[in-house]
Amino acid sequence: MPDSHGTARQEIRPEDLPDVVEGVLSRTPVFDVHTHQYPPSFEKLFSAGIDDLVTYHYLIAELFRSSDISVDAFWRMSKSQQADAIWDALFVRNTPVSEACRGVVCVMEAFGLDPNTATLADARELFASIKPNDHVERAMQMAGVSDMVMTNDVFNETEAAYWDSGAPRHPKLHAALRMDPLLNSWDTAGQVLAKRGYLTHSGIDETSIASARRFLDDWIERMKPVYMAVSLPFDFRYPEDSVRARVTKQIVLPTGREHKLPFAMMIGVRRAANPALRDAGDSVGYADVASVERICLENPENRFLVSILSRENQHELCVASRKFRNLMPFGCWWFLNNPSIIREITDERLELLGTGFIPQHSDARILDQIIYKWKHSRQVIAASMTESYRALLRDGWRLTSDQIERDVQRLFQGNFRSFTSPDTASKTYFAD
Ligand code: RAT
Ligand code: ZN
Repeated sequence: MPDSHGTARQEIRPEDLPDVVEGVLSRTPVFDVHTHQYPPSFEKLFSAGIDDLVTYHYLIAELFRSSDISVDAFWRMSKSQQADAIWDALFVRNTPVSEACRGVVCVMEAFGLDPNTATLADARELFASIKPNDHVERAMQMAGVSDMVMTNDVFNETEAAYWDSGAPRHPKLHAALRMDPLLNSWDTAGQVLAKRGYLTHSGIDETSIASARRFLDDWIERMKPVYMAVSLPFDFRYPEDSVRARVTKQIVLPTGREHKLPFAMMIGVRRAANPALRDAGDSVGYADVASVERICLENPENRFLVSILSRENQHELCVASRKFRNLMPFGCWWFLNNPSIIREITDERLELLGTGFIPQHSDARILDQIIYKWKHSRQVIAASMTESYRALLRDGWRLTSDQIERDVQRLFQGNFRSFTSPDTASKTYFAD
């Protein structure tokens, strides 16, 4: 029987598996469930092009391992001077083998630029000639990304001003209501709420709870997010006697239930391990997956998207996901977004969860990063799926291309769509 691509839906021979899997993955657009992208109309927050790419905080951290420049001197430089310093240290004087370096090489190549160059002049000229709206379309097309979820920090004044001014949105960039201060720094959150006219007290009393709930309701109304989100430290515990646990229980979870919004918990950061490096100075710690299990158990009406930063937590997160259908593990986050680790995590997820997980998100801060992050992830996911199918064939299964397409569709689109829109999405993947 011919499929939608005109090829026969015949049984796949083991020797053809790698090409078939790679082909399906490369032509299936992905829903990128966590990025730091903004529409071009959010001008100051829109980030694209070579200087932003080369000054990515992952590369700033790497600079100080390959150059003796002082941290203070680096921060005193303009962005293009910083990019020149990083380029010289990591791409000219050293071979750019790290994943973050390789990413820049991959993006340059995709735009027809020669990465074997001593200066960034050509790249600057090329990126300056691309209009922001065209840039978004082009990057998404090159990356094979159909949709992206932003990270919309409702406590950030710069960002809030764009929402207040009605800056136009992009139809393929979906909002995610990010609320780190509410759970991690109640005093800061209270100050912002007070400034915006919501009455709060320093403790979590009835007034503060009602104000914070109204604040979230108002932002949900304005943003129409696909989920709410927070980044939590490695020592996050639930339940516990803490402000965070009370905010979670009395403000965030009821809001999630009322608006039918999943809560994305990204757990495991150890903030400011080296504060002088700013964004590049955060580290990782071992998290408590039993707390994830308890929050899922106690709140069956809430849905939780969970990504954990430590490699050592990944197997436990798979096991927890087997116990709770209101838990959806996603992505290989930040320090895990390296081919060797993505491979390991994807293998264990396929073995423990079948196709019931979201394999990756890009976390792209700079638009063009979606090109390399998805190219690299697709390669690894292809290798991982190929091995799983090969094992299945050995055990006697007859595999067809439409089965592979169904699996990839579920991993790249269906699981997220079903989990975030349980009322409207097809129930094929996730039934209540
Ligand atoms: O991966 C990153 O770029 C981190 O700095 C964080 O942004 C992290 O992804 C987050 O969303 O907190
Ligand atoms: Zn992120």
